[in-house]
Amino acid sequence: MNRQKRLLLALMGASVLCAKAEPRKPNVILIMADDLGYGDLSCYGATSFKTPNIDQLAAEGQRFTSGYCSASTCTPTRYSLLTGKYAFRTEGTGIAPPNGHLIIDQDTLTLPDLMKIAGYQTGVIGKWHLGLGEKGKGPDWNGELNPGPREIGFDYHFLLPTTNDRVPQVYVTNSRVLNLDPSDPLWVGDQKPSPDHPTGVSHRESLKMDWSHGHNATIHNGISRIGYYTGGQKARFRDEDLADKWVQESKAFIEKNQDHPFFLFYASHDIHVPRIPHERFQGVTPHGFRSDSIIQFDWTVGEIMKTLNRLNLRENTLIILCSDNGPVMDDGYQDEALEKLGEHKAAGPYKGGKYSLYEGGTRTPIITSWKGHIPAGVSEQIVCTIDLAASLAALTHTPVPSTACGDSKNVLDALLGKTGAKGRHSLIQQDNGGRGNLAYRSGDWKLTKHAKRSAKNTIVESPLAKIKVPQFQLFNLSTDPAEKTDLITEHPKEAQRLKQELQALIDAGHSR
Ligand code: NG6
Ligand code: CA
Repeated sequence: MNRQKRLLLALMGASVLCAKAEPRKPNVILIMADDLGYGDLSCYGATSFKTPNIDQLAAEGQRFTSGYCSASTCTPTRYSLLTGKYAFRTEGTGIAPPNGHLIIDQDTLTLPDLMKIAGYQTGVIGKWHLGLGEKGKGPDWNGELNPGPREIGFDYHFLLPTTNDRVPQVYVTNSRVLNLDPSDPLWVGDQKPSPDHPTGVSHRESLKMDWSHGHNATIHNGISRIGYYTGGQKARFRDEDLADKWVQESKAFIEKNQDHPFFLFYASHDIHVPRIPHERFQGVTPHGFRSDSIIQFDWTVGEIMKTLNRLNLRENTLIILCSDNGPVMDDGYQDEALEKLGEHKAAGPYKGGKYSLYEGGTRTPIITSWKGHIPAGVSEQIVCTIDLAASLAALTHTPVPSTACGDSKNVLDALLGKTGAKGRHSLIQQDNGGRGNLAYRSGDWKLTKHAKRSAKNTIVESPLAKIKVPQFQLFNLSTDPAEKTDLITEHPKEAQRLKQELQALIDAGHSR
């Protein structure tokens, strides 16, 4: 942490401490699923399987129908969540590679920093995917993995460093790879380390889950991954055990911090590929491992709730559940997600999914629950994961300097389900980092802007979606939530207004 940020933290901490004596601040548990779509929970309309624990959270709190994550891929959503800043404003915030460096500047005032200033113990458990180590160097897998979560505000971390489909399959805690035997060092790279190194191509017949695109490099646990690695055998996890580990670590964190306010960011790897739920969840739904993994995720939420109940913390804990991007079926492995989909609508009524600018890419479940403080109900207010920094700062009465969290809006009252409370009026959405594909929702109007234009005014929407679309499209979400009818020629004035507002927000460099 640089001197300026340290000083700011100390000064702000002092001013918060000097404030009038208040009742104990509520704990906050932020639960983020991976690739969970709007329609993937029974409380959001799934009918062919049940998610009882999350449904209970929703039944006891607010379920948002216009809840968003910032981007339709993981890294930019997480970047925006923790910095309160739209990821498209910062280069290098797209899907992070296995050897990626920490993409959040250490002198950025982050959401966990704000919680620390308010006197919270802060922890992150689960998927990280924001890089580790310095720019130009990346992670030193056999040494200290700094800078990392500690340098941007987390007191504690227990991580899956990248994604479960990217190498290496190890846990990181205490800024080191857990259980790493120095006599078996870990090497991670993007080139085959030796001509005879077994891969998903050379040993395809040995795989327990075959790949469909990408994901054909180093094999671990019978599954080939993105990227190559060797060594660290004792440190490697079994995919089947990840959910159990997150529960074990989350319980321990909650128990340890039960006597003072804590902020836990539980970032599940479920339901990202490779979808390999524990054996006890395999086959429990009609749609294969994709929805089996949803049941596993729901179970982890239930275990966290049980822990809170046991410790008598439910009435003192705000729980927020969300996702990092919309759903995808074939994301690189042949796990029959599409073949067994049946009538299940993973994005609910919405078009598109992961990698897309359409609603299915970013309109995702958001549920808030705080027993005795949040009334039960369904909210149509627009709220986004990027708003949690400013909103949780408001919850803890922590001032946010005008230079920090520049796109995070205080929508606390809407999150708490207060009568008449308003969420956002407008929101910028993006797909992956850097390419300039943006969507802009203002009230019920939505403009999509795909950056690259061919001579025919069409572009390829995303490397995987491969849909040709006009550069600009305009939809009215109140009459056409599925974005079927492009109104750009019928409503040129609306289109012009949205284009101008979007450009002004981009040019301003912030929107708060
Ligand atoms: C893509 C991967 C996809 C997934 C995604 C990141 C290929 C062909 N596709 O590049 O499988 O890993 O990155 O997902 O390799 S996210 O949810 O973490 O953003
Ligand atoms: Ca994701």
